[in-house]
Amino acid sequence: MSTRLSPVPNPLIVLGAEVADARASGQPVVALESTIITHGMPWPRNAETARAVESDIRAQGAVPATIAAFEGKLHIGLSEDEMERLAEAREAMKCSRADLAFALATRRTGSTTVAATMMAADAAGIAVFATGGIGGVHRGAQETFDISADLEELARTPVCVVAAGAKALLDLPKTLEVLETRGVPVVAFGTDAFPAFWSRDSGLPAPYRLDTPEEIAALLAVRRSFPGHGGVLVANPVPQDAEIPTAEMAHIIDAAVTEAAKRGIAGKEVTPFVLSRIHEMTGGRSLETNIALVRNNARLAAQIAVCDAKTGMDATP
Ligand code: PSU
Ligand code: MN
Repeated sequence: MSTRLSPVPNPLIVLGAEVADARASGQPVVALESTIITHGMPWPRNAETARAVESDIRAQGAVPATIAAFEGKLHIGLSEDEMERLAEAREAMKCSRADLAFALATRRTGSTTVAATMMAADAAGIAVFATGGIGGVHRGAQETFDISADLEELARTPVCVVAAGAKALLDLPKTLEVLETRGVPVVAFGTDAFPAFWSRDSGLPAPYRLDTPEEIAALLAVRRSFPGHGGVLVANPVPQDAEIPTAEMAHIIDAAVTEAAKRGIAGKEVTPFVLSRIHEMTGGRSLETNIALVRNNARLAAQIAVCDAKTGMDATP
């Protein structure tokens, strides 16, 4: 592990017991975001999914570290009680990079987006992170300038994010352009297509393709050997039996995005609003797809973390 820098201890960070043990002994850890729990899925499916995702990671031989803010501390690895509390919280703040310090300073309960989870994971020395889909360039961004801080974070923070592509409610070609401009490698797993969250194929080619967790761990090792590099986006398509094809999703997404604009929904509220409208409009089917893809990403992230921990060990002189 000689090539990795130990994170500076931060008194605001509380590691869960299992995560602390894993970090101390070099065991693989997978970070998990929590906005998907507070703003991405309705209760009680959010709580069930959060628990299922954690057990999927354990089944692959890695330790899950769900991240959230409680009473002025950034928790990395939640107890069952903390997880339940977060899943039931009605006033949780959705924290991206811009919000995290505010949530901690004011002791609010806060969930972390992809951007804030990457920040936290990096501060705790965790290199691999699983989510559903990253945020990106919103449709109409040329007017609104609404571009998720997730893209900026991928450009600056050296964490591997495993996602089912970017959420299909976004402008996917522009999202890929920004990722390229900001120097983020985008690697589709086992496919040539860039996936579109609920659908396996966005119709856009993925910049790169790799087919095994070992190959992804090798890419991470190379990235790490250059100082100042940022993250890597691994785009893992939703399993076939759970997918809703793009042709079926297109008009539903259009209707939900148009409704959000008509109601004047903007900023941080856009993604949660559109996701929940889509869940309603598909009669819950898109929620099942969302759960399947998050669990699929968790399994792959754990396999990558296991390979990455081995690579780190091999690198020790
Ligand atoms: N993936 C999901 N559901 C979600 C999100 C991702 O399956 O709710 C969240 C992530 O936390 C992501 C955030 O970082 O939506 C993006 O929000 P915004 O577009 O406001 O940056
Ligand atoms: Mn936004």
